[in-house]
Amino acid sequence: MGEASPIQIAEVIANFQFNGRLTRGCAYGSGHINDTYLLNFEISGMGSIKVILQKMNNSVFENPVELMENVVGVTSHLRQKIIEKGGDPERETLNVIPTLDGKPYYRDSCGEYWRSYKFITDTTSYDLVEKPEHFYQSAVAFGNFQRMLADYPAETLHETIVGFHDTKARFAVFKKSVEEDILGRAASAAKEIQFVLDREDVANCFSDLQAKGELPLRVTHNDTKLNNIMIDNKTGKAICVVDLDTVMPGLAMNDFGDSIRFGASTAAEDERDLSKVSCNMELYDLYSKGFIEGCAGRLTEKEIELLPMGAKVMTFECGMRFLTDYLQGDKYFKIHREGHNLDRCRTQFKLVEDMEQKWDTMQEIVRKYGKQEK
Ligand code: ADP
Ligand code: GN1
Ligand code: MG
Repeated sequence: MGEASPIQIAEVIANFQFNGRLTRGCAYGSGHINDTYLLNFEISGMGSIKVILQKMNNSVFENPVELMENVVGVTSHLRQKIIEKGGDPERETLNVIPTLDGKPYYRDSCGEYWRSYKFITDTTSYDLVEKPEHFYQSAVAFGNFQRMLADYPAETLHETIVGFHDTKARFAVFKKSVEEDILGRAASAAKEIQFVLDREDVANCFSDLQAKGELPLRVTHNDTKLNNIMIDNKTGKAICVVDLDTVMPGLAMNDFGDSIRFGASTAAEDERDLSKVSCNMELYDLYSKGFIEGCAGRLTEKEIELLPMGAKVMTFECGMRFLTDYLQGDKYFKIHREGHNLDRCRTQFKLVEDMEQKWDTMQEIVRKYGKQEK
C-alpha cells in the first residue's frame, strides 16, 4: 500500500479506535499532498464499514498536531451548525476517528503522523466536471462553508502553512529558484519563467489591497478544488467539503478563484495538449451564481468585483507554484511522470492567458449576480 510499509500500516491501524476485521486496504483519491488509503472492515453480523486513513504530509505541514487542532475545532463547529439545521452530521462534515488514547492523530514509530476519518458513503469527488450541475452545487457548498464559519473564532486557528496564498511572497521564492536553478532546469522552462516575470502585478494585487485595508479576512478553505468536495451519488448535491488542512483566515476571492482554476478548465490540470485547455464561461457563470448565493449576502461589493481577479491570481499562483517545484526538484507536489509539474504549470498559464482574453465577460458575469444579490 503506497509508500508506507505493511508493518508501519499494521502498527497504525492497531492504534486507532477501529472495530472488526480488516478485509481490504488500498491507496485512494488523487490528492497531491497526503497519502490517502481506504480501509474496509467486516464487523461480524453487521456487514462492512469503510474508513479513510491518511498519512499526513509532514514536509508540507510542519506542525500536524496544530493542524489537527484546527480540523477538530472546525469540524465540531460545522457539526453543530448541521445539527441545528436538521442535516446529517455523519455525511455533511468530516468526522475524525480518534486513536485508542483519544487523540485525533497517531504518531507512528517512524515519527510520521496519521489520522482517520469516517468514510462519507455514496458520494464521489470529481477531477473534472462531468455534469455542470455538480459544479454549481460545489459553488453553493463552498459558499456555504464560508458562511457557516463566519462566526468561527479565527484567532484560534493555527496558520498551517505560513503565507499559503501570499502570492507576492511566492513570487519572491519563485525568482530565487530561477536564480539558483539548482538542477539546471530553467532553460527548459524559459517561456514559462518569462510568463511569470511579466506578471508581477498579478502577484502583488491582493497583497497591496490588503495592505490598504480594503479586503476583509475571513475563515476560508483555501484549497477549493472540485475533488475536495463530495457529491452525493443519488441527489447530485455537494454534501461535504473535505481536505480541511488549509482552513485559515484568508480571502473570499481566493476560494472562488481556486475553484474556477480547477473546475472551469476544459481539460485536466496536467493535460499536455494545450489546445484543449481553456476557461469555460458557462461553468464560470454557474460557479459565480452558486458561490455568491452560497455566501448569502456576506460578500462586500469590493469582494464581488474582485472575484474574476481571484480566478486569475489563484491560477497564476498555482502555475507559479508548479513551476517553482519543477525548478526545485519536485519536492512538494506528488508527481507521476517526468516533467509533470512543468506540464501542470503550462495548463495554468494557458488558463491565465485565456482569462485575460475573456476578462470583460468574466467581469460582466459577476456583476450580474452581484446585482441580483442586492
Ligand atoms: P490531499 O490533501 O492529498 O488532496 P484529501 O484529504 O483531499 O487529500 O483526500 C484525497 C481524496 O480522498 C479526496 O479528494 C476524496 O476523494 C477522498 N476523501 C477524503 N476524505 C474522505 C472521506 N471522509 N470520505 C470519502 N472520501 C474521502
Ligand atoms: C494541492 O491537496 P490537494 O491535492 O487538494 C495543494 C493546493 C493546490 C493543488 C493543485 C496544501 O491540493 O494548494 O492548488 O494541489 N494543496 C496544498 O492541484 O498545497
Ligand atoms: Mg485534496
